[in-house]
Amino acid sequence: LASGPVVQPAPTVDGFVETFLGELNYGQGTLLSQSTLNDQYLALARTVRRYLMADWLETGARRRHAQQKTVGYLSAEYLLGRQLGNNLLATNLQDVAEEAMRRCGIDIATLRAQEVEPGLGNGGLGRLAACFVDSLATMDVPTIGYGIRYEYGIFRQTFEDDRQVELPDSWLSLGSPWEFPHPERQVLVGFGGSTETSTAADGTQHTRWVPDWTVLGMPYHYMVPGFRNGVVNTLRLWSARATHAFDLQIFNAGDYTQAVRAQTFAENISKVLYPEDSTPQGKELRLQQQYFFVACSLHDFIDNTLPADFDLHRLPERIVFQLNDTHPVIAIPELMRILVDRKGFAWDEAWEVTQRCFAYTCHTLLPEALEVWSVELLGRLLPRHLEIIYRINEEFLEQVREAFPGDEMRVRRMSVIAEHPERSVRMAYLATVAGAKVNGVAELHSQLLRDKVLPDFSQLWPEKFTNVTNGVTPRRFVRLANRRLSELLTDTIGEGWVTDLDRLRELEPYADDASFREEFRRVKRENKERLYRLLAVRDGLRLPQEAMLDVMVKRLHEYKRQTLKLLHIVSLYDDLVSGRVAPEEMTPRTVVFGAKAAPGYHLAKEIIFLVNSVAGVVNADPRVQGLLSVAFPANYNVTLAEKLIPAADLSEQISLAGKEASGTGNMKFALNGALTIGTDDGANVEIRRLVGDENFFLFGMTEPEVERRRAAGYTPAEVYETTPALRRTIDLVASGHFTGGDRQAVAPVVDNLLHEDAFMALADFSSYLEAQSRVDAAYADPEAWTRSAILNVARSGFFSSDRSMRDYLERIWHS
Ligand code: DL6
Repeated sequence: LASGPVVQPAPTVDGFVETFLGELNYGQGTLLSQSTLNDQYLALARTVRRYLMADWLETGARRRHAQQKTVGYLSAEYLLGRQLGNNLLATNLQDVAEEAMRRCGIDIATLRAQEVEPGLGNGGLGRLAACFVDSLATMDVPTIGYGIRYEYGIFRQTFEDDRQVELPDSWLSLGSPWEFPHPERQVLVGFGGSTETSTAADGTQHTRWVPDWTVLGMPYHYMVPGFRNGVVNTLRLWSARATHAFDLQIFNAGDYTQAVRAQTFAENISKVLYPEDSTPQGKELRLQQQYFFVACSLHDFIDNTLPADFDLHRLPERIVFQLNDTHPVIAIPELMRILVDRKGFAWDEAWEVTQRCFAYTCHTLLPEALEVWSVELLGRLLPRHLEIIYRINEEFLEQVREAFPGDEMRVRRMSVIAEHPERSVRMAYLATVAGAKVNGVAELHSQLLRDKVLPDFSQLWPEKFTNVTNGVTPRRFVRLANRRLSELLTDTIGEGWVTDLDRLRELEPYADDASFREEFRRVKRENKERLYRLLAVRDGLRLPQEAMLDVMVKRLHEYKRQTLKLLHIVSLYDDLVSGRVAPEEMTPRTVVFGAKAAPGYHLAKEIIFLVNSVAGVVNADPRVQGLLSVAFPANYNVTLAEKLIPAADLSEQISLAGKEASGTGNMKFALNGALTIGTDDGANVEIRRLVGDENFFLFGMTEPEVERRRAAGYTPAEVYETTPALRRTIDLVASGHFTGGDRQAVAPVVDNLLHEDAFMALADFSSYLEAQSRVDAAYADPEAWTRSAILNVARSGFFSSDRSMRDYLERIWHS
């Protein structure tokens, strides 16, 4: 470092204790003897931070000096999970910290439990962003993660009378030791107003946007440490502040309350994460959030990160902005505006640069999840951007006309501006037109994206389209979450797998080693015991140790088909209580659900109510005790996932084929030795191919079969009429058996299944039950089951997010 070395505490127990006590005394202003748990947690976190600081500063200085191309990951969500454990792991200080805390009379596990996880994401998409930044740091790729520092993350879920109730997630209320505010790097962001065009003496026109209100973006920096490699990248999350000029004017006019209101209005922008994950509502505040964070991020990179004299014609040599879904796509017209209006570029020059600076990842196949913004709203909030989008579209449609003369239907289909039901901007189209590359997130998804979602575009630009199958970080989801399995892996094949997950292949021969299988079972058993201890304290649940642990955790959505799982449970229950299946014929099962429903998604909330109702009755029925249990711990989040996944035997990945873009939970389960029961959907396809048919329970229609069935006219009531087991199951639910005789309470779900069933749960019911019988039979043979589980681990190395990052580098960022 040019300014001299940073003093780093000694990585010894003594050094750690000394730093910790210093943080307690001078950081928290307290004595050990008087400190609260929160004091101790904050001091511990700040101690760990000190061990990362030298590497952080060094990485920053090295990046500035090397002037390499940077990945600017633009994501409205980062579902980070707790930081303390991850950062102790990255610094290799777990044992030192544990011993140091013991010397201070503190149990480190209690302090770990103090941390409120930053829930700045809804589910898979946000967690993926967190995995990616972890991998990029571990691979020493220059990266800045850009996003929003929501004051309230994803809501805290509780149940009242079996129904979901949402509580605000005030994750910052006790302070966050992991963030570094930088008020000196604030950025001014405009909204509203109008544009003005002037003509210079040489006849060239110049347009200027005159916003009518502004807010400040204040960056908070977070450390993103690589795994023990001396690299610490930065995550830069923006928080909205009122500008002083803005409220001073009002103060001066003597209206104090109005001034305070203005401040609240500005700060609302980063107040709360929108809790919808697949049905964007087109709300104005959401567009404000999106523009706010990309405007801050682009400004930050162009004006504050690059050298002042940098020639912006060479911008693509220094940055690629990866658009994590359509949320940050407004960055495209923003870069055009910066280059043309502020930096004096000619339109064509600016377009040439812009097209090389962006790449777009699509994360969905659901038409309702593809964001559009009404022209009215966009024009009112961002008038200059709308003009730019119109021009981009005009020139693009000219290109289409040239490529397909006379095909006006195609031109209309491909237009970035949709005319119906209202005039609006299709953000996925804008991203495809401007992006250098477009990728889906699993092989099947990328193929469907090309063939079904953007077929005209893939015909025009086949080379733009590529696939990068998602991945998950083995640091958090194996090494940290599953310490016992990690020790077994390391003892068996060495430690290299943590950063080179393909090495898990070396485990394959051990699937045939009886003593290794025994050890593997011990790990599972101990993980289950740990989980059940936690659920007993956390949720008051008592679960039998011996049963198969069958887990379905993910957002609650019809396409994911939690109802199909529920129908299976009810049918098992019915078989037992009606005597169709004798207790000794039953493979004991515990089913655990974890799922949040978007607060406005009524049917999803009714499904939650039904799951809880069924759980209540099943768990209380002595006839099925020890044979069938259902648990639905509230508030599924990353922290709970880290406990649940290592304990699971069976992973439920049962979406309707063609609907789940990828899934990443499916990868985490396989890596932790659960077998999957799943459809041919998303990344399940690749999991099955890699782990082998015989180690995966496939069921259900394929995507083309779904299409054919729908085209032939799907009537769920017909399936109900003609499938006796299904009929019994639905009748039992409909009778009110699980709701104290209240038939009305179950009507929303039952009626929907019988008369709509948009995601064809009934059509796949028989196939699902048949696959579940195969699961039961397989589980009854522990040696064969364990063998399959080991092979799942050994063959899932492909699903490391390190591999995803290599693919992005090769296919997108450096192509
Ligand atoms: O790519 C990450 C993740 C995928 O694994 C899921 O399959 C996909 O549903 C999710 N997509 C979203 C975006 N909205 N929708 N739908 O969350 O992305």
